[in-house]
Amino acid sequence: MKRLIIAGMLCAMAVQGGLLAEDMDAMWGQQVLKLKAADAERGQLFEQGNYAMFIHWGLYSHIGNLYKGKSYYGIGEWIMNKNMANIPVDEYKALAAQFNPVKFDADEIAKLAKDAGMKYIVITSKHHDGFAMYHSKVSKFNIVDATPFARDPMKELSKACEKYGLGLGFYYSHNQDWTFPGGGNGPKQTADGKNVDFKYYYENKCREQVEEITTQYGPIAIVWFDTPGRIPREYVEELVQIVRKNQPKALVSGRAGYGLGDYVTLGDMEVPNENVEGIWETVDTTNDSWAYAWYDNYWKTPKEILHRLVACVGRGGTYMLNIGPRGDGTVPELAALTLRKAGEWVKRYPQVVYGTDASPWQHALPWGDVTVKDTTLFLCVFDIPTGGGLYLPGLKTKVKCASLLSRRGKQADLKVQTRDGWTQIQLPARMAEKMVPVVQVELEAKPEVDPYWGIDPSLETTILAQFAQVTGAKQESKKWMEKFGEWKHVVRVWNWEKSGKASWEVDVLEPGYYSVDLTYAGEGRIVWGIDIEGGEHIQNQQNSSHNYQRFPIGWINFPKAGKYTVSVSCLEGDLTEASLKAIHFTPVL
Ligand code: JFZ
Repeated sequence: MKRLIIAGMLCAMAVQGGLLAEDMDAMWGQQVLKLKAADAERGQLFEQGNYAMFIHWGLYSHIGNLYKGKSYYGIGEWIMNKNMANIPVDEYKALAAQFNPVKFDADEIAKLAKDAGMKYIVITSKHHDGFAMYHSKVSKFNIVDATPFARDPMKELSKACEKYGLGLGFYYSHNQDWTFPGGGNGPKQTADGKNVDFKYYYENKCREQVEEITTQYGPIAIVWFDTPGRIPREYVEELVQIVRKNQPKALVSGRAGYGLGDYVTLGDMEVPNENVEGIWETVDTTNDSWAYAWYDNYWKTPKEILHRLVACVGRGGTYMLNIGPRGDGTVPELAALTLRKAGEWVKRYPQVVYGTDASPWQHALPWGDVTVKDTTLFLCVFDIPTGGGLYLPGLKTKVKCASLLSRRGKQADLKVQTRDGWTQIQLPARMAEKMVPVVQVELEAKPEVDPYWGIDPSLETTILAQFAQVTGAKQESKKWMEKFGEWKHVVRVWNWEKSGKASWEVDVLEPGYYSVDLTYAGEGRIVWGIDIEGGEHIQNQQNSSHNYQRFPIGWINFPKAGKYTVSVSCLEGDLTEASLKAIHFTPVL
């Protein structure tokens, strides 16, 4: 499966807490998103600043997933939902009287984004709960009028962003409004018992609020609409027009609906495995929840953050990483710490992240990932190979020179050799960079790469089922929620016929034995077979689990250097449920 079609991919359904993934898909209108070329001026933001801060902060942050003494697990901004604490509208609205984020410090937050190496901030001006985090004249359910805090934090943040030279964007939930009559998934009646529909909400709140956020806060960089669901098209058209009229330079997110936005947002927390054309972003969490959840201590490490950032830029996109401030306005210390640590690396090598293009390999390599500026490659080494040999498969363009980057610019040239279509760069035994070393490679022309899978001679090589040629089995993407609202994505090959096959063309530089593992999910014991065309066959039985897990199959021999077709088949067991995610090769001798 070459070149993923994001919009039209088949999605399997997973039931979670009574909510079908299928329903959620329809609600979110993911199917209407299309890749769209950037409008020259509006696209600049993404071209130059491929790293941004997302902030989920609202009345729900005050709850922090602890309600009436009970903890709820899932995305905090959905705490009202029936799958979470199921809070009645009036009860939720009454909470505003207790919301007093006196420790909110816009300057501190903008500075954190700046220190992290981020170029703009997108913050929730109103989420699905309907509570405006700014001074709204059309709804009293806002942070100035309904809380003891009585300040407009969006005003403060817009000043701070200006001071630090950051762009500011507003998230606005245009369809869902759970507390305003007629809003998506909201009450169907007004306080005086009148039945109303979406039009009522749209005309009395939504349209006016979008006018407000696009006129009261100076120039804004993005309006981030979300979850369009079944909102009629004419409303989205009008909202986009309002943004164009008031903020001609602002981008409109793809989740506005009907393909009317300027760019695509991939599935939440989804870093794509293959280059994606057009203008797009991945939105991701620093821990598991968007909004603050008191127990959520599972932070991405600085290295993981950098890995995901470089992967997004290397796939051709933008990375927007979220923080969820507490109800008192403070940012969880470990979120700030991990962002700042990652930011130190971004500041050492800004040329690797900003204004760079996608990797000519189109996917990650065993040791890391690549970004490109014209005829320069930046190799970001996340896993340092023992022996220091960094292998580049299939690079057709001639290398002029390679060197390790350091804070002070380039260091001494590294030794570069080529053999059988592979380029090998020798890393020094000691490197000053302790986080992620970067090798700068100067080429004679723009990079061109042969599209085959190299089996790395010194590191484990993982090839995803997503990239296999498949016959007699189904190759499908699936997403599911781990905790409520915490999305996971996989492309798997499943539903095997007896003769079914998933194959990859690979290129071997060092002949010999490689240990082969498979990552899969399934039901009970499964016998997998692995074949090299015109060569060896191995097979083995292993157990399986409902989660994707890695199991060893055995050693396989590549007798000489060169190209091979490797295939996996499912021989015995529950062939329907056996779901292959990846194959792994590790050199053993
Ligand atoms: C939405 C919101 O419901 C959520 O609270 C959060 O703000 C997040 C950033 O966006 O959730 C979505 C929207 C779309 C998808 C997944 C979660 N999607 O298309 O995969």
